[in-house]
Amino acid sequence: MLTVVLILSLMACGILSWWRRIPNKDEPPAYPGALPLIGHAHLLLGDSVKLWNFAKKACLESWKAGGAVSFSIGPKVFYVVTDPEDFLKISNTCLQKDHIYEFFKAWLGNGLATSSVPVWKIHRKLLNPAFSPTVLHGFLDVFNGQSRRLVKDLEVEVGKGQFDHWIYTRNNTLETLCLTVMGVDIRDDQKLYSEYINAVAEINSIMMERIQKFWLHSDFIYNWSALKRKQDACLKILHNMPYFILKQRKADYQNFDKKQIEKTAKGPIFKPFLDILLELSIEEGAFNDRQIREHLDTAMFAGHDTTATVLMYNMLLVGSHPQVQEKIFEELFNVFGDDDRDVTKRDLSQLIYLDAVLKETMRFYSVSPFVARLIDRDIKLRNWTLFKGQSCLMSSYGVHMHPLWGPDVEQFKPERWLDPASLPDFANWHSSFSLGRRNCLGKAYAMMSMKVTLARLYRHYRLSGDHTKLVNKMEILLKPVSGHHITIVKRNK
Ligand code: HEM
Ligand SMILES: *[C@@H]1O[C@H](CO)[C@@H](O)[C@H](O)[C@H]1NC(C)=O
Ligand SMILES: *[C@@H]1O[C@H](CO)[C@@H](O)[C@H](O)[C@H]1NC(C)=O
Ligand SMILES: CC(=O)N[C@H]1CO[C@H](CO)[C@@H](O)[C@@H]1O
Repeated sequence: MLTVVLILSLMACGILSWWRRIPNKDEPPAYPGALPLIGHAHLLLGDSVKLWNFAKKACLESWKAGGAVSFSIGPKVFYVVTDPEDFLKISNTCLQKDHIYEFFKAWLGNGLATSSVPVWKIHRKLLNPAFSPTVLHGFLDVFNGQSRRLVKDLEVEVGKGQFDHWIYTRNNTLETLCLTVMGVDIRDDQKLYSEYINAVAEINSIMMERIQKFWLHSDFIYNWSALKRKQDACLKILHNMPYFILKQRKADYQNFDKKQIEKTAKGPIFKPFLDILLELSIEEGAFNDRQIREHLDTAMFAGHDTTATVLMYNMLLVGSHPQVQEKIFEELFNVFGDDDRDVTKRDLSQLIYLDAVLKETMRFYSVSPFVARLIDRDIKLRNWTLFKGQSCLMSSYGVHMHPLWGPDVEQFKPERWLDPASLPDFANWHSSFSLGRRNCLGKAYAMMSMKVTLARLYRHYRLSGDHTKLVNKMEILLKPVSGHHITIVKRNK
């Protein structure tokens, strides 16, 4: 029996090495350790902590090779690009997302993050104004209200020792997103809410499992798997909520509009994303119900987990760096004094150090370490050429931790963002929101909501933690496994 297996595997290896694709000489060099036939697939196996370690090593190889390296899963080739100029060039040349994003289509359909280029071009143009500064200023009241809620929710943890603040930031950003995207307060309906949040968490892990188990990449096999049945159950809940809200909103669209304008006659008009979509669909016939649902789902998905994760890492990092925390507090004291008043538009422009701390947080822990595009034409990079038909992973981690930052690259140093001379010679060193024309639609929204949240949080509490104990894993986003817990105490007025 053993001999038969041996002979068969030898034959397989023979056929495979004969069949193996010959790389072009301009193509980025291969990551070491490829096996015949399966390529590097074996390196992807294991848990998401291992996957993150592999991802970091791939970036290291990519730096060494002058900005790009390639690896393969069976016949499929993936490039890993870490050079910021190359990242930008690919972003603007190949707008089509990679096949991997197809996995999300069952949930997000043709929302911006997953749509094909022709649909994306039209919808992105329609939706850009929905995140204009005027719309965002209309959200300030919501952001302020949410920051008050977070401070209040955290009260039970004061002086109690270590706790997992992730639960709080996730809860809070999910609520904020529901308020600004769909115009609903989920505290009003606990049952709907807990089901929904569990489904969001679950779909993330389902997608991640599918990405890692390469045999589930094929729809044909996937459709027969237990994982697919789990996905279907999840999707039912995930799709239900926005449809339910859409139906309600449509019914009282007219009434609501009038009420809202009366209520906010003084300040900028608060208009949830859903209302903008409804207007576009009623007045210009721009979207049908399904498309509205897909845009809502996409905003919820793209917005809540990312923002909550950045807030979580920020609190840990600030808690681990007392001098940074004191500098934040000083700045807040200069702007607000002893006052617990709301953050205004004018205040935001004065919170320069807090802005730098947020940027450094996103550099230090790249929440969205990779984005993936389909290479739909040959592209010449600084040192290499990428070939049509392959996939490309552009790494924000690779940009943020690039050796060209200099010897302090691995230090948490918000000050570097205050002094342009201390930044590397490229324009695009901050790539957390991706780069180019298909970058994050919610970038300004995210920065504004996070600043408002933190500006109140750090006025009320002093945090402590130890980020050096942190163990991370790579799901769709970078996430902590352990070592991220913090303690909080009240600041004396
Ligand atoms: C700190 C928070 C955030 C981070 C780090 C972040 C990061 C990103 C990244 C890296 C992409 C590109 C994804 C890819 O190409 O695969 C993206 C796209 C996107 N983000 Fe964000 N995001 C954040 C917050 C938000 C928020 C709050 C919203 C909406 C309210 C949002 C909406 C979107 C949308 C709609 C896209 C797709 C854009 C397109 O393809 O045209 N994001 N985001
Ligand atoms: C999360 O939010 C719900 C209501 O939206 C609230 O009842 C619950 O206590 C919150 N949990 C935490 C840990 O803050
Ligand atoms: C898999 O299932 C989905 C629906 O859940 C269907 O649209 C798709 O065509 C199926 N694919 C294959 C190859 O069976
Ligand atoms: C490994 C490698 O070839 N690196 C080169 C990439 O290109 C830059 C300039 O374009 C060179 O300085 C590197 O040596």
